[in-house]
Amino acid sequence: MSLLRSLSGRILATVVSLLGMSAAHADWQLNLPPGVTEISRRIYDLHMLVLWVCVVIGVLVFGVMIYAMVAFRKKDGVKPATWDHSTTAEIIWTVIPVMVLVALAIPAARTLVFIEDTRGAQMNIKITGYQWKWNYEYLDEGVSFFSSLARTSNVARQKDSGIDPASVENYLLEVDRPLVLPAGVKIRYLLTSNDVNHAWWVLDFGIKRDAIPGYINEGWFQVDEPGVYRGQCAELCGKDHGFMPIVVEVLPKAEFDAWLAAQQADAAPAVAATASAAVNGPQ
Ligand SMILES: [Cu+2]
Repeated sequence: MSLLRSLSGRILATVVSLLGMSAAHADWQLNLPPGVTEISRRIYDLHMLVLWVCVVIGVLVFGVMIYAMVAFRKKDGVKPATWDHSTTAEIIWTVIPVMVLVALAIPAARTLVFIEDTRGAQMNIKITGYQWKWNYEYLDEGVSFFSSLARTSNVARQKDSGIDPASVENYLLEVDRPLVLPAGVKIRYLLTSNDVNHAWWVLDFGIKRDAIPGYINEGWFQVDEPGVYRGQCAELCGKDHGFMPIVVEVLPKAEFDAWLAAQQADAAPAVAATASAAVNGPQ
């Protein structure tokens, strides 16, 4: 019995330590990370609530089952009970699970509504999936560009490249031009595709949503902490599905404004040239 107790104690300690692991041990982390947006934090809280409800139910159900198996196992001279039905027990084991499911549905529905609520967004970004890259369009700012796999990763991934992928920083998770966004701003995104189904997935944001041709999906997020966040296409979209990562660089508002002004200045000569060609006709 003491062996059993020390074994179960050790298992419990392992489970608890795995659940509480910090991001520094990300390679060994089993649990969902809390992420950096209000959406991801709410999803994490919901996940933890449901997990602990499941743990309690599991302990109770397996506890009763194991107790019954041990306490009522076959013994010499014991007469088996003869009853075969209990309406009370059936009502109890139907009503309790229904109540648990309804109780869990309330916070789940609340979180779903929160995730879909794009009201009050201060910026609109259109994200379009292509085989095999992403296009980002700042709808109100007149800036648009493609974001493809970084050259370092692309060279290393080629057959017989002779480059050890382990030597490439952020291998297959780096792009040539990241999506740059301001911190502390509610961003509404419109998501679609130019060819086949893709999915825009950034784990830290709590977002994984399909990009479907001919259809526009919508959502929002707000990142308060500046930083670089990485994601990937999460819908098998063809042979280079694994080579269209997502990188989002979140800058403090002032730095973002400077970045945006530089992008607009870069784009301006091209726009002016197009406009003058339209007015003057081909030269
Ligand atoms: Cu894809």
